[in-house]
Amino acid sequence: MKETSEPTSKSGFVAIVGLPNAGKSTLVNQLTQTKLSIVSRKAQTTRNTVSIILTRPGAQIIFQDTPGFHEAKTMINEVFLECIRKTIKLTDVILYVVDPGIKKLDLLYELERLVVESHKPVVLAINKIDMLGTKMLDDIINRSSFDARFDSIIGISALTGQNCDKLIERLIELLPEGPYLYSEDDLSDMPERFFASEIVREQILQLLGQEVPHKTAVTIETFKNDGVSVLIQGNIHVERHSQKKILIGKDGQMIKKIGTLARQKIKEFLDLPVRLELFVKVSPNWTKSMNKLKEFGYLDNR
Ligand SMILES: Nc1nc2c(ncn2[C@@H]2O[C@H](COP(=O)(O)OP(=O)(O)OP(=O)(O)O)[C@@H](O)[C@H]2O)c(=O)[nH]1
Ligand SMILES: [Mg+2]
Repeated sequence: MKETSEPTSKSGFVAIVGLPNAGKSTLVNQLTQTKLSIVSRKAQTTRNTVSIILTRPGAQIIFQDTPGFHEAKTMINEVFLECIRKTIKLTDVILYVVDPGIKKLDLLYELERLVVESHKPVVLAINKIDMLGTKMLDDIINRSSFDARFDSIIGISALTGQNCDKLIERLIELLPEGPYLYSEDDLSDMPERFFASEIVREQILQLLGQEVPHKTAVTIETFKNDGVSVLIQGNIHVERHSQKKILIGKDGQMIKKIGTLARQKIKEFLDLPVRLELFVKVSPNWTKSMNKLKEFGYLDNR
């Protein structure tokens, strides 16, 4: 009898985990050649599990960018931790990203325990090698606790793309066989309005100092796309009046700047003309309120 073998595809979820600022979101953007996950120099930029899909001939990877792993000292931090734990639990493969310059080793080992105890295949990506000599990378790999617990260790640069193709190939090898879960041209299963709110938050992270962005949440109240243009009305929530004042700025200059930059980026993302209206609201202690965290989309987003 003639043997027939159907061509098989690989597909599944890859959770990207690591400490804040390790470069997880830069990496997912580099791997998928998008700018969907927001990036900033500030720690704790990502707040949700953000799905971005990469389809290659014979393989589909659903990357899940997660918030940076850190101590759960506050309610909002606990919510982010739960989001990381849940994503690890549901994933097929873990992509564990480490910045070799990291100082918080205790935290790193805590995350490492979570990763290893999941018993999922793990690829360790040592990121930012554009800032290291080759010898330094070898030293880091050799002296580290990064041993046989990982299925692969790869030095990469999320910024320049160095070794990123090699990384994708290894991840595909570790994925289970199965049909594509999304159509070939899907970039994400998350709604456009989520990315619109993230683009607004990204401008706030880039334009304002440390404290205000961490106390800021963006919600989209209206998102009307009639195929010709898009109307977006959003609220920027802060905890205190003093933060509202900073966000609005002298003569409204700051909120205007945020709106102008965000509108341009949302327009590029949607490829349609956009009208963006932003309002600043004081929602006292929203980072400490489960109801508010839920209302602002930080719970049950998967
Ligand atoms: N030189 C260099 N910088 C990088 C690289 N990858 C990321 N960065 C920078 O590191 C900073 C943090 O990057 P993000 O991608 O936001 O880091 P993250 O891990 O997603 O951070 P959180 O969302 O806060 O957990 C940004 O300033 C990036 O430009 C890299 O390969 N090389
Ligand atoms: Mg991030």
